[in-house]
Amino acid sequence: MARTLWVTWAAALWAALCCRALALEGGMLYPQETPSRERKDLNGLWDFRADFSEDRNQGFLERWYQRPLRESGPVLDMPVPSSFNDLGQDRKLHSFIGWVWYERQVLVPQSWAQDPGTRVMLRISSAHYYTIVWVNGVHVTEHEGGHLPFEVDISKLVQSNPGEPNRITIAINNTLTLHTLPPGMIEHMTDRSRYPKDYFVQKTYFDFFNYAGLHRSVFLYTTPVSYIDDITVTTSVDQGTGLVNYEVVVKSNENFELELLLWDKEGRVVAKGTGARGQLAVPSAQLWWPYLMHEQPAYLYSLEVTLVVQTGAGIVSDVYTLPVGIRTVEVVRSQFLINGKPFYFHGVNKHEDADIRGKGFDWALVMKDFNLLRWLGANSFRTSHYPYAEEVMQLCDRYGIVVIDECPGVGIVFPGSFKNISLKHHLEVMEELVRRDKNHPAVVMWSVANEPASQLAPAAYYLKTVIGHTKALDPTRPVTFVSNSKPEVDHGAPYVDVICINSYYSWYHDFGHLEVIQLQVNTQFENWYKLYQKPIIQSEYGAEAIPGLHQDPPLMFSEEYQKFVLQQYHLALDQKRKDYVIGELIWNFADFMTDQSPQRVVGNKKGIFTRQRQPKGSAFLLRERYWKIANETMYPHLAVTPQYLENQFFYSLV
Ligand code: GCB
Repeated sequence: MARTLWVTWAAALWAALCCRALALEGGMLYPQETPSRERKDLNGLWDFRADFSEDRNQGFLERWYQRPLRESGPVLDMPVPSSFNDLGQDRKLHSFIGWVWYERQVLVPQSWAQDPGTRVMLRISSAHYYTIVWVNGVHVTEHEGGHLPFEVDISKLVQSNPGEPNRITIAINNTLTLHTLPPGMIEHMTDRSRYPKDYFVQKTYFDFFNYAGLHRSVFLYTTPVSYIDDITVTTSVDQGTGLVNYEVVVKSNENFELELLLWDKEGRVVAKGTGARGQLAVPSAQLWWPYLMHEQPAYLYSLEVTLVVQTGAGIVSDVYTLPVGIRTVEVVRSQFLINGKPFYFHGVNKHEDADIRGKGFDWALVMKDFNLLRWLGANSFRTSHYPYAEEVMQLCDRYGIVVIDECPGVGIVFPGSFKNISLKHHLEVMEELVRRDKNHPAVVMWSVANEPASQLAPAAYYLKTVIGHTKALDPTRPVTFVSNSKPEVDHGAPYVDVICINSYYSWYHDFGHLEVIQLQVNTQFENWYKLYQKPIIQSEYGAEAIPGLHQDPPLMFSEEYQKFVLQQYHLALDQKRKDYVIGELIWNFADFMTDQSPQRVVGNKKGIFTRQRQPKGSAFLLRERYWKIANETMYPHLAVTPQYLENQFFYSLV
């Protein structure tokens, strides 16, 4: 890509960022089918073309959005959702940087196109990284950032074109700069004796492959023109009575009535309310408990919100139903309390990552992962290092898997990434994340970043601001970021509610010296606790294991070495977990793809499952441990086997 074009694009991005107001417009309720709403998913094959021109600008010069993409030149069939990188046999597409173009024609039902009382929305659940959208050649929206949904009202366009297919064109640029989230850098190689003219590479400062494309579903959905735009629910418990505070935002009409019904699982209405704001009281409420913390985990009520508006054309109503879990979350001294009881995170860090589809959403993979989590006895995960699909969050609510919800703030390591432009975007991303995930009972904590250079002076203001902003957005949940620095130089730790630390003893140093792990883990915990007296989560630890590689006595990269590292950490964790250590999250649930480097053998192999979700030896070790901890901490009164418990839960969930 010629430097000029890159600069033009960066300038446009800068302008877009500066003009955008910080407070987000509108809600982001998950599209759902209700008596007043319809939904059509646009998943399947789209026309696709990567702009391989030198400056990646051909698509804009030739206005590929103005006519069918296949008329612009050769197109590929590209599945949505999926990353585009690993679908072909083309090495150039695997590592492509720049603009790619997607296009799809869609015929909407007659009622959508002809009824002016219908609002037609186009929603893109995740497109990585910068996106521009046209409908029938008309520019309708732009969005910065993968991992979070955005949408646009396309009623007028669709309704001026009744009976005709509508052409949706989406251009996506995966370039990362110091100001994107996550950050990256384009390096132009100017030594002409080593690189051809205009040669550049994308550098990233995080350890996963920068997959790109339409990663999650694209939806069309409808609402009436007067509609429920947003619902915010927070819950508390007063002597057994569940209190559900609600706030409903209605758009496009000020003369409305709202009726709220809270249904239990048995189909009984347990509380009723009216108006845009209020509190519902549920006597003897069934609380939402995490998996393995209660015989009936993950109890969900349904909040049915009905809007009635009197318009010139008659009565219009809109209905939306939100799952609601009644639960409380608090950090008290060195404990993390859920419903007033100490909660110990025994879980995993994950990635959205799989063969062929990359970061593309896949129901089969999602279900396999949840079944493995339950098999493992894991009660929690962190969405390392970016927000996961909305459907995943919904399943966490349904299964009682507790979530530390992390934003894409990974790799913030250069002073250039602590500047105001980055900070502004980071705040905006937190707003988008909280807006999307605020109603999930499974989400118990926000994580604003992973391993930022928190020892650098500018990190102090940066982290304080992002953490403070997140707390203001949602005062009901603790906030953290994940640190790998030293406690005495960490500028962010004073502001967090829970200290999350990553360490890789006997992996990134002291290679092979397994005997020092316990001592070093102990010292780590003591140093952090001495300084901050806050609860601590070991938010990452682990070692690589090439599946099937055996060495005893253990050597690095063997399954035995991975197990040994885990065991040593566990011995140290066991000394502190009755104290102030409130959790352990293994790095990683499964092997995942990274950039190529001499440190990575076709990706990161610290998974306890392979990328194809087959267990390594360490998976069995962790399973025994997690069930044992569940029995001790959550079920002291039930001396039962993991298998029994697992079956109980399995059957209570199906
Ligand atoms: C870390 C990072 C994670 C890496 C991991 C590793 O500290 O947070 O993204 O993948 O270490 O394996 O190096």
